[in-house]
Amino acid sequence: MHISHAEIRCVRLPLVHGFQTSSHRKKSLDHLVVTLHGENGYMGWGEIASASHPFYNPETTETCWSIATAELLPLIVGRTWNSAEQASGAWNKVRGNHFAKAGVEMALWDLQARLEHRSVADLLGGTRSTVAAGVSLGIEPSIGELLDQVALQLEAGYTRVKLKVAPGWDVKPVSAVRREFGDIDLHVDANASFSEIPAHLGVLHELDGQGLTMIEQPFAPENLLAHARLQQQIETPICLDESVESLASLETALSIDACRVLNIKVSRMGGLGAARAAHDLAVSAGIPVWCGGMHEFGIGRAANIAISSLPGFTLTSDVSASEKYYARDILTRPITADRGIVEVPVGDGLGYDVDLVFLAENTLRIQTLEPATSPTAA
Ligand code: OSB
Ligand code: MG
Repeated sequence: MHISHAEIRCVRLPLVHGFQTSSHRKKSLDHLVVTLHGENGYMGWGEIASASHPFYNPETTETCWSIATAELLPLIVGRTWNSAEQASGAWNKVRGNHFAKAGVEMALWDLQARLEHRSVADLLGGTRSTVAAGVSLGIEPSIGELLDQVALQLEAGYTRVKLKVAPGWDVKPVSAVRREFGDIDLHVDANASFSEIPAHLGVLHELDGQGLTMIEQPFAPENLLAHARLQQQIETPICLDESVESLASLETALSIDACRVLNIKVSRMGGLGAARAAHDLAVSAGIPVWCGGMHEFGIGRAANIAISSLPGFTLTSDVSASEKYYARDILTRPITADRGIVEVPVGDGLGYDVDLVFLAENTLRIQTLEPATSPTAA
């Protein structure tokens, strides 16, 4: 495939419901949409789903814009590649910046799959025709409002609920949800907001008694040992998210029993290829995986569906329907869930098309990258 030129757009969409994690609250999100132009008018689409602030990981929308336009796109535009994997290998020398890489790499997979008239799921080796989708609920101003949100999502047909927790918003909201909704598939995500001080450990031990499917990322990303220490003391499986950004960190985590479940995010791992490799490693170690999300617009959401079609994704994902987050998505038809089940599209590429008019209406800025103007092409 030959990539003649590329565009990158910063696109803003309002959220239907404000989302608060342990660090901040958001009402709209700015994601970067990448378009790669191949031969015969074929296009590949990708989404850089970085948060605006470096609270989840060190990247931001701005750093992703800078890395994508100054480093990643110039290395692939104006050249001919055998595959998405070969092309993305061009930026092996670029360290880190996984969200930026994932969004551009996604466009490479989409383009390759469209040129080959296959789906990205098929190209990745996916085996499922549907994936089980759950919802992630933010910290709410009150327990009453949280219970309303859980009720709304259960009514929408989702069967698994994840609650964001943080010190001070922990056992009370979780036990309230348990009391109100009984034996639902429930888990918590702390986004690294706890430490090993006695008060926090006490809360984590209390959460261990709530029958949770897992406790996601209680401690700091780099603190694998703290996760291993807690895992030896509690029954509930610990799930890692922020801590696993590479196969090496996953290998370390597995070797010290720091997690018994893995959240795989395409963005955090640095792309679909790296996400698949993490899946393969976890499966060979007997660790079940599920696909996490970053409130993706439709393109990133479609990539989450494609990776979730791999056989090891046996736990319910965070891949909910577009409408959970956005009144209108950037796609010509939104991603839907039927009683918490999302179909893996069989169409070419990621299986969804971008609504170009709606995209343009919501674009804050756009840059075109041509081979002649790329910094490394001279
Ligand atoms: O930790 O999984 C997380 C959103 C932003 C940052 C971190 C996380 C999340 C989510 C959203 O939980 C899940 C989704 O996209 O539905
Ligand atoms: Mg998480």
